[in-house]
Amino acid sequence: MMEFNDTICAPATVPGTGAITVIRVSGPEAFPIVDRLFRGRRGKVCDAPGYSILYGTIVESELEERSLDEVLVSVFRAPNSYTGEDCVEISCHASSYIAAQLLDALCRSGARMAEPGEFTRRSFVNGKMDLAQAEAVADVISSSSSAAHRIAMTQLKGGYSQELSEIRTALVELTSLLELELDFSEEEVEFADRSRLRALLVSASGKVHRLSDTFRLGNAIKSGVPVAIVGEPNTGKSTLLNALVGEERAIVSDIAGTTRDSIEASMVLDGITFRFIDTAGLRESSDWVESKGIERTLKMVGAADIVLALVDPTRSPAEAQQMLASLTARLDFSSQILLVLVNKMDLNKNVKDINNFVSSIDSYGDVVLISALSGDGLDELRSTLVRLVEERISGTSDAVLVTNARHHEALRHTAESLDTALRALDAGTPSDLVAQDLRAALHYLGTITGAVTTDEVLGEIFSRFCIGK
Ligand SMILES: Nc1nc2c(ncn2[C@@H]2O[C@H](COP(=O)(O)OP(=O)(O)OP(=O)(O)O)[C@@H](O)[C@H]2O)c(=O)[nH]1
Ligand SMILES: [Mg+2]
Repeated sequence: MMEFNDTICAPATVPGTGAITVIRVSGPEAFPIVDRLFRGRRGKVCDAPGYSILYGTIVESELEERSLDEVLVSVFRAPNSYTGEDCVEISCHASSYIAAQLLDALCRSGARMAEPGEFTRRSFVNGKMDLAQAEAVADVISSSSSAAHRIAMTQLKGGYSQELSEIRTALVELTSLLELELDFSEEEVEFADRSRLRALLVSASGKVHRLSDTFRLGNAIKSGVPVAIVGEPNTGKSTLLNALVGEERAIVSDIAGTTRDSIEASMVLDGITFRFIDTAGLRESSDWVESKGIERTLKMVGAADIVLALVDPTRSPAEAQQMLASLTARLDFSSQILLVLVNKMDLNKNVKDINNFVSSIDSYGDVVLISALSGDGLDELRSTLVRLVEERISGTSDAVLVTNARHHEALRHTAESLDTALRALDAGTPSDLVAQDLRAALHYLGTITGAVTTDEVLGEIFSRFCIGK
């Protein structure tokens, strides 16, 4: 365990809100520093066993016996604490005055204010958690939907790190097989059976690629699944956005071309955050602003995971078909889903017509009949959206989803190095060069859990935490 020689303190809760504020103190001097200010009913922190709670008062300073607050003090003895160090959590009344005075007194008694993320950083350095888990702490705290929370918790418990460590073990085995061959190269013995090497490499590379590919979905769940609402002008896109999020976010009018720029609004459905994006209607336009808006619509289509294409059944099926044909040409169906929404169903009393209309467009994707105005069919639309995302989640072979851009980057580099190694192996390249690519892959993989890190990377990661974490 690495020794930090100073003791840090910070509020672990937001001072001034709620009933209590918790001030955390961690480091080798945590117990004596708190004892300088704490007057316990049943003795000192220094004498208390780990995982115990003491009741008493906190005085204003070592020299001023006036009591500041009545507090509960939780004692954690190294290594059984969040940071792995001696750690004290002082629960005082939630008053920003008390918190500020207490922190000031702690600093005058020998502690110093913690930097952002410093508690978690110590936890990582002391081997209490790996880097991926430390980052999950930030995700758990900031998760705003149950799906995002679920992923962060899996990561926090180390499910993801387990997966990575299996890949790492396989790569280490591969590298040592190659190096074994090198050691005996003088004797011209090919120890490593190249076809076995190849099979191991293909399997490791497949795993890394699959994990890396989960980022699109993982990121969508963490920050909201992007759903683009597109269609010709006046089909009711803005009306639908407003109906889905339950407020008047976009202007609705019967003038074609009302929406010029994209408008975004988020909504949590069944624990999944969706980011609905209303867009400018698609049509040939000579208006500069409108054509800019259409350009942007096409960009939104590219970035969306789900595209809702609205069509108006009071207009001709040919018109709808044309729009859908040009839209599908732009979609990548391996990662994007198209739902065709037949809107304005309140105007369609003629069942035969509507059946004809639907059958003329249903080859483009699943069709849902709705009325954005009356709200009919919207429940079915919502449950379809939830089902589509849940199918994607359960369809990912790994229980783990990559949600962090830094990890995604590292996985991409790992996959690249593995692919290079595979090509080298196939080209009959000498083992030492193949081993070099494998070591590069191991390096990138190691940056995720923190097996390989620099101070710069750590500084970058933990500075994004807030103080007290
Ligand atoms: N009857 C009926 N009218 C609707 C429905 N949805 C939208 N409308 C009407 O259709 C017109 C156009 O609606 P908008 O929501 O502005 O259409 P849009 O697709 O956003 O249009 P642009 O922004 O111009 O591309 C408005 O007059 C709406 O009231 C519906 O389900 N039924
Ligand atoms: Mg609109």
